[in-house]
Amino acid sequence: MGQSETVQARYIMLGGFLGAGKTTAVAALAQHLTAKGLRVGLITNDQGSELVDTAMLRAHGFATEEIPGGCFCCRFNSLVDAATKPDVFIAEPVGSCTDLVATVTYPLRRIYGAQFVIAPLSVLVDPIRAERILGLAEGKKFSDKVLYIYRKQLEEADLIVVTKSELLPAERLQSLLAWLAGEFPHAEILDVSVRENRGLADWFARLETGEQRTRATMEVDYELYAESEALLGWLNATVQLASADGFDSDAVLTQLARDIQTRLAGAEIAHLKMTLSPDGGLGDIAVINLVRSDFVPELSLRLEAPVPASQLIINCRAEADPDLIRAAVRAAVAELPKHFPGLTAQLITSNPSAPASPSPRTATWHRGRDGTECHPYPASVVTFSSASRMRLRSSPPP
Ligand SMILES: Nc1nc2c(ncn2[C@@H]2O[C@H](COP(=O)(O)OP(=O)(O)O)[C@@H](O)[C@H]2O)c(=O)[nH]1
Ligand SMILES: [Mg+2]
Repeated sequence: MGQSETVQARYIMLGGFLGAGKTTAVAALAQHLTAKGLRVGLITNDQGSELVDTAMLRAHGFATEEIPGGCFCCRFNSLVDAATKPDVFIAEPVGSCTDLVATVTYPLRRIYGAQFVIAPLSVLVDPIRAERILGLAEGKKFSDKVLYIYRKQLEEADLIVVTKSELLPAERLQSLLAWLAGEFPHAEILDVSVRENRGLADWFARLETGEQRTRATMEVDYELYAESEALLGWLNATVQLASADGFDSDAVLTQLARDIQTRLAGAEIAHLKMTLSPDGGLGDIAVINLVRSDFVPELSLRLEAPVPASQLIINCRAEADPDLIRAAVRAAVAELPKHFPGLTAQLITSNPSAPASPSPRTATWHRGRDGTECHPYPASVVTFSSASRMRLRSSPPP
């Protein structure tokens, strides 16, 4: 028996609602583990293709592949058999997804048995979103049906991880933590800030050494879950931008995000994320995120120099009809040349106007048949990255 067959790989899953900070935390955890000499494989799962998360992970130096039409467990087969099997898999499920223990962890245990140690399930929580949803603060929130998914995600967490903790004053953060502890007594509650590197060592240590407890399957009303999922319309689009004199990518992204935000004013945005990759570039990209309708779009990566031509990827998820989201994005793209003379913006692809809902009800998901149990999102894309070859952009080449 080869060494890779005797050593158990660790499977770590970071769940949580759209925009909670999963991809950011996945990248931080991957860097942490890679620095310890471990081989890390990343699995993200999102809807459609042309994914911002893929572009983000690539920009962090992870070799990343999108596997279209994938579903979590079936695809896992090929990843597990890969020649250079990772020591640790870190998985990010779709942010509107729940029942992960039954649909992912449980099949993993059954199909792969002793090959894996499964770490406690983390469910990440954006504190500002949480305060509103839980009624601790005023502000726009989703409809009750969408909140069903949100609560179910928390219900199955082993670790509830309040992210972006630097955003809340200490007193409000303590109230939120106390409320979560009272409401979800089976979970451990942690607070972290990836941006300020707070609380990460404690959380990561639990993920490196802990194991998920087995407990009774969570009750899920799949009719309600499907309705709730379907309320969150999504749109992925690719746009080619060009300007003979070069354009300011940060200004273009900010203008576009604000315009889409204004046009979707009646709907609650769960996550609008966009990346801009210069044609022929060396991997540097600009990234903008908006995680609430009444927040400001935030540039998390910037490009210094003016860009002559580049590809823009737009992923938008909001509680709105997909046609409305599509119309808002199209109109905002069409308006860009008015704000930036000399710029051309051509919409290359976008998903169909009414994408089939990747809802659990309509999905071909199978529970109970060994070897064929799948994550209930057959329309989604599994992204697999190898962090072992990762190189921080700021560090010198090896
Ligand atoms: N202020 C703050 N923002 C963060 C932190 N971690 C992530 N974010 C931001 O939250 C937004 C959503 O993050 P992302 O990782 O894409 O969330 P996901 O949808 O759950 O994968 C992005 O704008 C991130 O930059 C943090 O520790 N502090
Ligand atoms: Mg993500």
